Amino acid sequence: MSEVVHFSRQGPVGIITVDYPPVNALGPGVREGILDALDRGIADSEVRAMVLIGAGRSFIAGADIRGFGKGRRSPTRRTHDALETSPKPVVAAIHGYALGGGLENALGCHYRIAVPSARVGLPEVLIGILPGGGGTQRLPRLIGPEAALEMIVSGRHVPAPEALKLGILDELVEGAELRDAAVAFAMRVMHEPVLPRASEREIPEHDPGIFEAMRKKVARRARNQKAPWHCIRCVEIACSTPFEEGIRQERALFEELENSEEAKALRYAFFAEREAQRSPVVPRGTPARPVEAAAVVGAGTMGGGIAMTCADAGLPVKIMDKDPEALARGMERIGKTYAASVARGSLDEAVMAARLALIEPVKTYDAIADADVVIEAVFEEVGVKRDVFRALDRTMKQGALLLSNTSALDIDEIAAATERPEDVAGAHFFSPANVMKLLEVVRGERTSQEVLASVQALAKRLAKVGVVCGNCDGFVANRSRAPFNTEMIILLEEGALPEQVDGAMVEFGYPMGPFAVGDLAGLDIGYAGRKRREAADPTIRPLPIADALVEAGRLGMKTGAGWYRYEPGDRTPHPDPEVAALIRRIAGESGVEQREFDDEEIVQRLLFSSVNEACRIIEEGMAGRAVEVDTMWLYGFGFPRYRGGLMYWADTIGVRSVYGRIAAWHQRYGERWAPAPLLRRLAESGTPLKEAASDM
Ligand code: T1G
Repeated sequence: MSEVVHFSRQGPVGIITVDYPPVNALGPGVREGILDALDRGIADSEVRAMVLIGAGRSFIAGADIRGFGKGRRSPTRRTHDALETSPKPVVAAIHGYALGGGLENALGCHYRIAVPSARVGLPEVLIGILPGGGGTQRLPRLIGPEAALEMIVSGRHVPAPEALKLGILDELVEGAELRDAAVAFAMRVMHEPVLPRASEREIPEHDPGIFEAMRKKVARRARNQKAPWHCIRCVEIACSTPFEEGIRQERALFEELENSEEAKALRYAFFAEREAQRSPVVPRGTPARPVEAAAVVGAGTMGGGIAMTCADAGLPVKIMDKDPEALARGMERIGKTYAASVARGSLDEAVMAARLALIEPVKTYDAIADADVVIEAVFEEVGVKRDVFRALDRTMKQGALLLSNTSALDIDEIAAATERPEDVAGAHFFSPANVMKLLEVVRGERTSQEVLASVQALAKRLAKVGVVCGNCDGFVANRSRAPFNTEMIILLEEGALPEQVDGAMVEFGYPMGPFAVGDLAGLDIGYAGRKRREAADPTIRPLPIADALVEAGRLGMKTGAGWYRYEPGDRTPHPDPEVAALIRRIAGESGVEQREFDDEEIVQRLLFSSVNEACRIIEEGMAGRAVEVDTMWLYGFGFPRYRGGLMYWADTIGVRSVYGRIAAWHQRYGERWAPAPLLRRLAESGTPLKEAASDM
């Protein structure tokens, strides 16, 4: 018997246990182990039925993603077919996750039962492939093409109660051990004369128009991708083709995707984000302090969003603001945000009530003194923040995590306002805080490793992607993005227009162009930050076009005009001749040579400027590795995931070409394009940017 799959018996029931931590992926020996165990059960006359179950925290979470792209041989015997053709009933007993090849094997079983907390799904599209183990042929037969199409194209993890309703599961196991319940279920069906086999089912009645409708639905977001289209095609094939032929075509389409650039980039992103959350500055096993109660200081937009994030994760939170009106406005904003989700149908009324019950408004520091963590989210001015931290230092219990949501201010300066700087760190949420998944965990000079480990554990608890970074102006995400924000304006001085730049970035894969995003966020915020930085450092390059817009009262969507014009009540950006005229006038006055741009240059001017800055950030050790930068761009700036990340994407062009282009722009445009020394070294050694690290 294999190391990773065990066979045991409980009465007349054979139990096949997959034991390949951490998530029982179908790694080396697992498929073979399942087949051996199945054969043993079939051959054993004492065995009348079998159970397939996972050891540890999960059922099977799919094929081993690390094995892709390595020229794997297609298995001669497919486990899902062997399970299905077994003359003895096989029951899949699911806890944790049954994903991808895991669910496909369960669909090969004759029955499926699960604990209510289990989740099932076929998320292959999220790593640029499709369910290649019969999932696209069996699932439509079991639950109907429409429901199967939605699951396979979205890749979402379906909670067990919904999976029962859909017909994926036969039973939910409540209040009993899963293994025992599975054995009992197996004994109930072991005398069944005919075993239900998904592959033998007819495709249920359905509207043949669902495929075109799904193609229309994904057209915009999947415009540069292949996997979503292949997924739709496979389900369509299932509805018009005998099972075996459908399996053959599924396999062929799968093989077209396995080594695609899209699949490689999405696999990189899958592992990069997990690696990025393991910071080299926090040794593995560093204990994290328990957090059972949270507090937020400041009931503004960010404070409210952070409080909602805690409540969404089931963590009781007190939101504190000394100004009763601000507190009332903050609670009203939270209520309205939840109500909007209920109105959109994305949140249940009862869940809203439960979450609101976890958020308690308070007016004093004493009221939050017992919290395990406090997150300050007051006005972005260092003096104001130091006052808050002085008060927290006086009031908060010892051992509390003292965190600041500052997006750019010096964490050490804030921590110095306390007697316990080792308990102070940055916890930089991105707006809207209850939506954006990135959390920059900023380590101050005195921040302890235990506090960093605790904030990372809190990030995971809050369903955020917590990445540790150094303390510098703009930390890692905003600092690496800043040259992009400057370059996009400078392109206008040279002759481009906002709609052209946005068009190029949307074509590249962004859901929205940077100028439209600016209008959404409000141009006055950027203006205030720019003026603050220019006041502090007169060498900073002014951006007269951006300033003129704000000084003309064009603050963005909220004023009906910014880089674009907006109709009342409509969020559609309309190019505005007034803006084009303003740009032409200021560009003319600045005497900058006007010229044409193609999309490729626009994309590279913006993103290469950030690649260059990211190399500086890594060189200074503010980020330890490129995976941290890439993860931040994926979760902080909506970088198209199927391009892997900023540094990974730059590698698809080539480190030497990137360096070459930047060096040329340095000659042409001056100091702002001076290549980072690390970038030059990487280009000289031909080391990919995605392998950049601070010790290089
Ligand atoms: N292969 C290899 N490693 C995996 C893995 C997988 N499928 N799933 C998880 N891991 C590792 C992960 O890298 C991490 O390692 C550890 O397990 C814990 O994961 C034929 C072709 C299951 C929801 O896409 O979505 O089947 O970082 O930190 O947050 O049709 O992992 O500790 O070293 O993410 O609790 C389809 C991918 C494959 C599921 C758990 N399956 N996994 O989340 O823990 S394609 C998937 C997940 C396929 C068939 C096709 C999540 C999770 P390390 P974690 P988590």
